[in-house]
Amino acid sequence: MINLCGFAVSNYYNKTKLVLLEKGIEFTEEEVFPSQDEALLQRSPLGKIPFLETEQGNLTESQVILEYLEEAYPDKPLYPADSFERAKCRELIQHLELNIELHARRLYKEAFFGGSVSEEIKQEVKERLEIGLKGLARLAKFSPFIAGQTYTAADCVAWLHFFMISLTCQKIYGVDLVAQYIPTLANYMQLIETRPAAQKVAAERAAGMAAFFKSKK
Ligand SMILES: N[C@@H](CCC(=O)N[C@@H](CS)C(=O)NCC(=O)O)C(=O)O
Repeated sequence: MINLCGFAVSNYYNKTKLVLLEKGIEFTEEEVFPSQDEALLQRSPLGKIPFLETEQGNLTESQVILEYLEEAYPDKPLYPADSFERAKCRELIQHLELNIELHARRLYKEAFFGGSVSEEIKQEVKERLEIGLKGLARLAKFSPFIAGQTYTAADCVAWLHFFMISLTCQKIYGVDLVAQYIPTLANYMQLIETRPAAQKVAAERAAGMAAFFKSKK
């Protein structure tokens, strides 16, 4: 049995959870928050979430977890069968992770956790986000899914990261940069939200966010 550890506000946690749900894999969830406590470091070497506990041992890094799930549970595939299309799907995921989300993440401290970020960093992140989103607009198909006609792992990643980054940009810059570069964003988000697995993740994220921010007050 698989045990998914993390918390429902994290987009990385929700990425792995959405894939487990979409593939119909049975799993349990355990609420775990990141820390440097020895007890957690024994389960996740950097004290980060998400991590997966399996009968063979633990796995960290959300993208590694996605690829493991795809190989270990080949039913209901979330990657295209054709090698080139599969690589295009991974290219989108890598682009979303490295060239967009990792930059936006530098703003989360101010957007969500009561900290502050310097004007210099805000400007630097904005420039990088603009380049990343412009590139994404060229790579993405939205016909109607991000990699083409089929729902893939890239949609699981995009839908979750777009939510966090749109919210972050609105809070920090007063404008949704994602929507600015991807004019069909609202339709795309609605399309993914017709899926029961996405609805479950969104509902549990909303409850998790309400509880998390109440506890921080
Ligand atoms: N590259 C990792 C990133 C995971 C990550 O940064 N998780 C955050 C929560 S969303 C965390 O645990 N942060 C605590 C820390 O950075 O120490 C993945 O894809 O799983």
